[in-house]
Amino acid sequence: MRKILVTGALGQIGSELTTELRRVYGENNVIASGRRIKEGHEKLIESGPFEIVDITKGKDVSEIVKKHNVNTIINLAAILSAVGEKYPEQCWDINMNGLYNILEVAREENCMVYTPSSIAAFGPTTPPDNTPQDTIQRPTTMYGVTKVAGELLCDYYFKRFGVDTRGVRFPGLISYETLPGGGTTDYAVHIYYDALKNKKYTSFIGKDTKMDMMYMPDALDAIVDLMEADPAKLIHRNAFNVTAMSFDPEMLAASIKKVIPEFELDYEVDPVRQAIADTWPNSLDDSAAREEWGWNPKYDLDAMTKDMLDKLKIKLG
Ligand code: NAD
Ligand code: AKB
Repeated sequence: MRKILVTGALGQIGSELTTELRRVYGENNVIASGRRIKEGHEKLIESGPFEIVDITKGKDVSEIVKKHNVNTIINLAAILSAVGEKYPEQCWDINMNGLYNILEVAREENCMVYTPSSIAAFGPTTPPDNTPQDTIQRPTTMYGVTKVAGELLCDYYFKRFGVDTRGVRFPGLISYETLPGGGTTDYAVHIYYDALKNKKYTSFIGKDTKMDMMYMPDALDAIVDLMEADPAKLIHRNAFNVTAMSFDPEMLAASIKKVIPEFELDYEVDPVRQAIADTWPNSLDDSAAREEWGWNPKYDLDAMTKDMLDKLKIKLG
């Protein structure tokens, strides 16, 4: 039976993943953790075990893993791309030293480790269209540097110590439960809130900038399905390209207009986040994930838009 520790559980992915894991594996088998308690997450915190864990403190991670007999760590604690450019030192500390602590505890306590990488692990010299699984990775952001180094470190722990490490390269994730934590793809979440509230949105990402994206229910499947995949079938382990759609702001606005015809989009491009987006792929080739563990997303752009607007309408009242 799995005993799972989720770090960064109150973030965009963790707040939904914890609920899904508790449904699949049982409430008491999923230990949610965060650096601090955050307002608005009371329901999640009360729905099963919750611990305060800062992943930069290896001893604390170790104590919680031992206390709950954890055998699987899903490490979601991180600093994302835009915040990482503002605070590069903190980004390195949490994304690298934090990951190192998690892997060391996993080695000592015999745990599986799941850590998401990102499309940020690619850079301006990566082939931008249908980006291959195995290709040039020379990212130019601190977040991207930590993501590619993290992929390598996880591979190393598998090859050198036999730690069962797994992960995907997530594209921008779109969800309605918890707002994103300071990334470049966040515009594709904010646009839905503003579409419902104001019927217009000002995008910080430019008109023709295409990036890969995915709706959260598919992202949760990507975590559980790869975690449960037969290891004998995995050629790659820690950095599977996965994608569900690729769009630019105009294409997203066109999808929203099918539901809210009066919706308007204009632009006030943020040079920092635009520069980051310009170094990321336009679209990924996710055939390795499809072949090795059956990756098959359910939501395309219009299906996601309909569900997002329906669910947000209820949430915003
Ligand atoms: P998020 O920013 O929403 O959540 C991260 C959480 O980690 C936050 O609640 C934060 O308080 C917590 N945290 C920060 N430092 C910590 C520390 N030292 N110890 C413990 N907790 C700490 O991020 P997310 O979107 O949920 O992302 C989770 C993972 O998925 C990250 O590794 C991220 O790089 C990756 N990812 C996310 C996306 C996306 O679009 N959301 C895309 C690609 C990859
Ligand atoms: C970000 O924009 O930083 C994240 C990501 C794609 O890793 N959403």
